[in-house]
Amino acid sequence: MPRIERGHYEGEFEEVGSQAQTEAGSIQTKNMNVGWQMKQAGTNEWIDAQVPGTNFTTLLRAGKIEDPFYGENEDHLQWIEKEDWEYQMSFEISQEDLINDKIELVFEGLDTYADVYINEQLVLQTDNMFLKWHVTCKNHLVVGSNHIRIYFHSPLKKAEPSFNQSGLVFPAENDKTENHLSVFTRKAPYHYGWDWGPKFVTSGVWRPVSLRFINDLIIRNVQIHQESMINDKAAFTAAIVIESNMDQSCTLVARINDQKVGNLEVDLVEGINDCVLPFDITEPKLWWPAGMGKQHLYEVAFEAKGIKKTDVQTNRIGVRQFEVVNEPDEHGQSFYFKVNGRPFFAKGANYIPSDSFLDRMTPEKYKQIFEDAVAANMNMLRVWGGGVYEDDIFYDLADEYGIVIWQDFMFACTMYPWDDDFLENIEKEVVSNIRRLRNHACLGLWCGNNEVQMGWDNWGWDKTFNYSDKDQKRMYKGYEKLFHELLPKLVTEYDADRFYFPSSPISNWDSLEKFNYGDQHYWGVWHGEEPFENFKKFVPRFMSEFGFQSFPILDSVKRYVKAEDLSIESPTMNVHQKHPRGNQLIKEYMLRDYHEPKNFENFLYLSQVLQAQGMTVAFEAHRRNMPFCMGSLYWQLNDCWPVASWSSIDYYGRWKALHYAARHAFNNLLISFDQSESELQAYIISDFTADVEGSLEVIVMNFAGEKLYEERLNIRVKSNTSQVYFKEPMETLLEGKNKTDRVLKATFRQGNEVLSNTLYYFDSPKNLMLQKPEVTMQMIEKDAELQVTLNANTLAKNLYIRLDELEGNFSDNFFDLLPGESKVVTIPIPETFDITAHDLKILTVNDASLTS
Ligand code: BMA
Repeated sequence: MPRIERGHYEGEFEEVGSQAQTEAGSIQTKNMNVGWQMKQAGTNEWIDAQVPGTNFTTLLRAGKIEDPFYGENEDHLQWIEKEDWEYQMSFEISQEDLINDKIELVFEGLDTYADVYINEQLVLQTDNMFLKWHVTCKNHLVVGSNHIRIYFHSPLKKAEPSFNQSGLVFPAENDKTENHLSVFTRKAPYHYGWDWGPKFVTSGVWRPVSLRFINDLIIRNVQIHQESMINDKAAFTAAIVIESNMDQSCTLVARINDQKVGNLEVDLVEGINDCVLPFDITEPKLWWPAGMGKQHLYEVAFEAKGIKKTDVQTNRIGVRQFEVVNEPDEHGQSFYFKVNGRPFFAKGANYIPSDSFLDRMTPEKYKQIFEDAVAANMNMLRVWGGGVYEDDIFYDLADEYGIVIWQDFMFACTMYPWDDDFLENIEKEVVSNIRRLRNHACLGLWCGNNEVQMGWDNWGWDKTFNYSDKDQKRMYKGYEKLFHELLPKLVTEYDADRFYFPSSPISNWDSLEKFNYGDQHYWGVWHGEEPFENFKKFVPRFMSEFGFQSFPILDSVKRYVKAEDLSIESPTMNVHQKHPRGNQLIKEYMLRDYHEPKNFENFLYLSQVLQAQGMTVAFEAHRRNMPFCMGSLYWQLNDCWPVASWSSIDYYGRWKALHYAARHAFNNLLISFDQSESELQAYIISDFTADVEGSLEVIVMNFAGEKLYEERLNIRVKSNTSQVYFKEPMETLLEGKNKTDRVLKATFRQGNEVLSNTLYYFDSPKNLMLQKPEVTMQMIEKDAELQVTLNANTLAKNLYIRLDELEGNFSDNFFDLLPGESKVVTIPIPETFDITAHDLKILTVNDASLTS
């Protein structure tokens, strides 16, 4: 079907920043998100619809379906994706409105196959959820009431013809539709199912809608480029695209805090004008990733003053230079980031969309993601290619919090079609999203796809899908056309300085030799069932994925599972475990290191302790091996629904044990141990930008708290290094005695301030001689905060404090409590929460397997 040309995708001139509405402003906008209704096509029952939204969330709000995340409801809601859906709304247009030169109806996102009618005239047909559209619509509007109707075609039905034409089942193994139809549709891949995600193939107006009234001129786009940084002056150019409704002269001004930093006179012609406005920032304050310095941001207002009207657009930029160093070196091929000339170790996680229905994401929820990332000492998140190009607010927050964004294009774990229409559609998507995101200080790199090259080379797709030689050849040619030709060409054209590479990972984990090259997704642990210890052996140049699953904690599980289904293999729990071998793998690894848990709750709890323990081995091995290894991004930060998964934060925002462990392991200063048969070595890894002087105290004690060994050293920890500062023969530390009842504690202090401390055990948790602990808790409630002071008579391992139904996270949890040490933990208490109605409970590894 030919596309209706009256609608435009905005890739050619995607707006960046916010348009200011001044009195002489050339642009006025009107919010069009209210008053929408939705119905199933072919029926007559309109229901109120929220925009932005989806058909699923609209049905849920109207009480037409049950909560898709509860119980086994996912299975019962699969009919929705097969239907077509219609949205409508009416709005008023006045005589005055029609005096404006131009009126545009702007859709920031339509999911996905939409026919848009204004007053029953078809004005736009869309086929890509990642595009922003505008419709020049003045001619379709009338004074008085006007009507918009949007017909959303079932994404599955729409993809059928492309599938039939291609004659190929593409290898999208995560896609639960019969013929892997997702590959034909430019829509979030995770909507079709993933090994942590449900299958809800949505339709709807998923991003805001507005009307835009334009007079004389409009700034369509600004691209800001840092040219140089010499003698305390940062020189920039802003490439400004202005659409003018007539030939006119125009003054372009750039201002920071009302001060003019650049200006230019230009003669505009009717239509699109490309202008280049140089501007400077003198004595700039630099932007740094979190943990390296401050995140200074400059608001630059660009003003285009025409003969009668002015348009102003504001952009926020950071003064900083990124470099990805991915080149041959003495080991193989490096992969690391440099900011403002300084190499840094990337600490963070992979980010997936935070909800199956993204209209439920609020600014507060987005903010919480970054609060949680920074609280865990992260400086990088990878926006993974099976989700969406995130909302603007996501990147705004990343700028503010100092989280570098590794941005995948939205392609993951499958080959893709390569016909001209498909590639043309992708070109628009890519140009549009590059233009939208490229001015952000946080944007670190572009990556073509997630695990497509790796899948093609190693996952046996040719056999599983029985591809002929000819099909394999043309499929891979198609791959090259997209990821080796089109995408790099577009990045060069629209974001020249940003690093692009076609596919993450660069190397596969099947041989140790490959760990010397580029980035790695090491899945030997988990998918390959290798022991956690192998994280020490398989250390890459940059680890962009590695992970291990756990369950949410009991109080979270109870929100989506009925009381009678609270067992690991119940049908409901299985709907919320998407990895075919998930439960089996968790159990297997658990029994390697722990005694069998005595009940369901303890299983959930131990799964988290296990996940944190295993991942800690990896975090520390990566950091100890700096600068050979320069990054550790684990799989995965968050969940899109409540599920057993690799996440460190569950769907309800609760930190799993892993998130606390990541916070410890990603601290700028980390003490980490490496044990050989004869010797124990303590590394100190510092990501500080300056050396730190202090004392390292090493104590060995038994589980009753009796000190058996003590050493104190004054040391100077070098900035940005990993070095051994302490070593001792095992014999001295253990005195030839039982290694199963003692723990080593190392503390680094600067003056009285503890900068880091780490506990080290000489044996697997399973072999430790843990006693039933007596833990005392004193609770004080003050200033909307609950303070709990804990003491134990014997080592209480991975002590977890549970206060059901409470949102929010404790200042610490899942920690080891040593005898003789008091631990104070705090948690914010909302006014509505009645503590007396709930018990504070604790779980420990000591207790988890005891039957009495
Ligand atoms: C990686 C990711 C995802 C997947 C995860 C766990 O390969 O890129 O595709 O969810 O592993 O299997």
